[in-house]
Amino acid sequence: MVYRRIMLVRPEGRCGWGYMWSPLAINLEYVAASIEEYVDDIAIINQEYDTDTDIRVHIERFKPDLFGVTMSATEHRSGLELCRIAKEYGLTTMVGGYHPTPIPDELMGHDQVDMVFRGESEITMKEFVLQGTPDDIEGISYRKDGKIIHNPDRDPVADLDSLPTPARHYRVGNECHQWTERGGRHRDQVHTSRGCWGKCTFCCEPSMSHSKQRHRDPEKVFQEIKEVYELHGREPLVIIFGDPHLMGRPKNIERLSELLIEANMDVIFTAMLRADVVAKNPDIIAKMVKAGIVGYCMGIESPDESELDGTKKGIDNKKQEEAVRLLRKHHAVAGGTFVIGLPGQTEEEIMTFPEYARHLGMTEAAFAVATPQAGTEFHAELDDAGMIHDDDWTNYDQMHSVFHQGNISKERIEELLTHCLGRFYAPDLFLDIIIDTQYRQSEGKKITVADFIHHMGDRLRFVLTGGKRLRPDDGARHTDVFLSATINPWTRKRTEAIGAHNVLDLERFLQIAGSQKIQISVTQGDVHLVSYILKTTSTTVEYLDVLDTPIDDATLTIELDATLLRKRLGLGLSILKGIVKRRQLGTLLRIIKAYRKNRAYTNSKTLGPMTLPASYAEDGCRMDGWDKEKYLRIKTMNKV
Ligand code: B12
Ligand code: SF4
Repeated sequence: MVYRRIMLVRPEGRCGWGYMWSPLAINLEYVAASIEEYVDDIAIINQEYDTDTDIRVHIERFKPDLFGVTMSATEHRSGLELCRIAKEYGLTTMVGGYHPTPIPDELMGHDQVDMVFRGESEITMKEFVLQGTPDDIEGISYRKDGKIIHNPDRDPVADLDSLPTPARHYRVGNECHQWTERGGRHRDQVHTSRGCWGKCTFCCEPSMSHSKQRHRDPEKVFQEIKEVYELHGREPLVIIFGDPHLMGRPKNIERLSELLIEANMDVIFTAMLRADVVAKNPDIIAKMVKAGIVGYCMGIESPDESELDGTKKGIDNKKQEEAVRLLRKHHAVAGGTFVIGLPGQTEEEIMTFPEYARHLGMTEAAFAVATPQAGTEFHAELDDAGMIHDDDWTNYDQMHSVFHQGNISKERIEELLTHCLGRFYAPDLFLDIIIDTQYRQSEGKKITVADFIHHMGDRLRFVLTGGKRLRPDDGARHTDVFLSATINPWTRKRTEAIGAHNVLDLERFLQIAGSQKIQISVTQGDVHLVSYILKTTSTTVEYLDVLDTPIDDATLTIELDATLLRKRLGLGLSILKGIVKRRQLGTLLRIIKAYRKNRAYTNSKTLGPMTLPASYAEDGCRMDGWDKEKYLRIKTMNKV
């Protein structure tokens, strides 16, 4: 059979980081680019951006003869459902991606799947459309005479420069929507390499690319970035480097950075990479940040070195610390991920993770529930020990606990994930984020209150909408856990030391508002969750505090009911009711006046530089010193 019209689909199924970076179908664009000159037409449907049109409508319109689906574990079910529908139209079906590659038998166990394309598939796909049958083509599993045949593996592509760049012209949705809405930037994805030489037991990379990292010529990557910039009409752009480890060959990234600095495009980048390589290359990191590579996500995984050894991460605490401090020195986003719920971990240990992240000085952190993805060493270990209790791949999203952990229940592990997020994202962190952003974007000038509110509003909206979708069934409990985790003594200590007035332009506001103790109390129905206290004088913001009980000497108390947070009118009325009840309307009006005057004043002048205490530059985020015992005691202060 000769295949002429190919439909490639990325199923809907956003989870975890997908809310931050809704997925592009760059893998299907790579596959499409490798075959477009040999077929009549290709359609790529990314269901993330095409939520309203049923796949049947696409099939009837486009009339494909070959139907392919890309799958991660979380799309196991939705991907199979797509293939089932394609079979209603008599189409030949195939699946590919990180999830099907190690478990072809399981996928071929479903009648609606005709073939599994294992591993990187550009060459496999080209050979298949040219030959028209899967016989003897490396990397394909298929059925013949009722039997499942697995052709030999295909090696990962050795020369990445031989591949055409992704066929982005098949995009039909508004893949930029989320980012133009949030950060005012278009967004795209580019790969400078594939694979990673790491051997981490929980990662799919060792089985997918046999721990072999391959690299593209930096000049060619630069050409692609320029093309992508043009494709987006030279609009401000954010590019996610999709490499699992961007700095596998540091010299390449150094060269790419030099080219980017010279080109001076309005493009910023984010990268995933290993902390040890960051720490080892301070000069290259300096160039990278200058080139716009400002977002860094490192696999920190754990503060416990024995765990780092156990998972074959091979990075020690010293390297983690050096990497974060280096990134903070350059005002980059020092982010990273932690794995919680590994076998044998205790609740107390997990609770130290966000403390450790803050001690390192990280400004972004994600906490993933340990997940035995198909094909990983971790999966094999747990499977052999009979510890896996959930075989529904849809739950393998790193937010659900799918194996018997030993010490902690499934529900508690999932709750601890929320706790870690709440503790890490305590309000003082936003001062650090603002400080770094101001250094990167505005030569270290103070931020206006209006911009600050806009920034915080953006984050709050993201937390509320993302949080609701992440935990659709149990939002109230997780809101409680999240907010309770923000209660801690360090916020006051840190904000006292930094002084918000040194970061925000508040001069006129403080003059008019004067000495105030403003309290924002968050409740859930009748239950009080948390109170945020802002203490000011006529020249300074003394501190911001987060308490588990409301104070009674506040000059202004605003009550927010978390259950009403999304209903503007209800929320407005409840705020007003609390203020009228306490006869604080006069104070409210004074603060509104102070805000408006401050805004007018700010607009009339050039903003001055931030004036941070010397200890900040010297010691970054931490003010207290890392002491595991001390952090464990914080637990008793939290409601969790
Ligand atoms: C970049 C990346 C992201 C980015 C963007 C992803 C995107 N654009 O979709 C972001 C940060 C958003 C992200 C998010 C997540 N990710 Co991610 N991500 C990656 C990473 C590092 C690279 C993916 C990539 O683009 N590769 C390049 C392309 C070209 O390769 P490819 O997808 O394999 O495609 C090739 C072949 O597989 C094959 N192929 C693929 N599909 C098809 C289909 C057909 C029909 C055919 C013929 C061939 C074929 O051909 C392609 C070309 O050679 C991988 C891998 C890694 N090293 O860890 C993880 C990875 C895919 N992510 C993973 C996970 C778990 C997640 C999250 C759940 C994390 C979280 N806790 O939030 C979320 C889920 C997001 C969502 N669904 O909403 C896992 C998936 C595990 C699994 N087995 O399912 C991986 C494998 C990492 C790991 N831990 O091992 N991710
Ligand atoms: S360093 Fe990162 S990408 Fe590399 S194997 Fe380990 S977890 Fe995977």
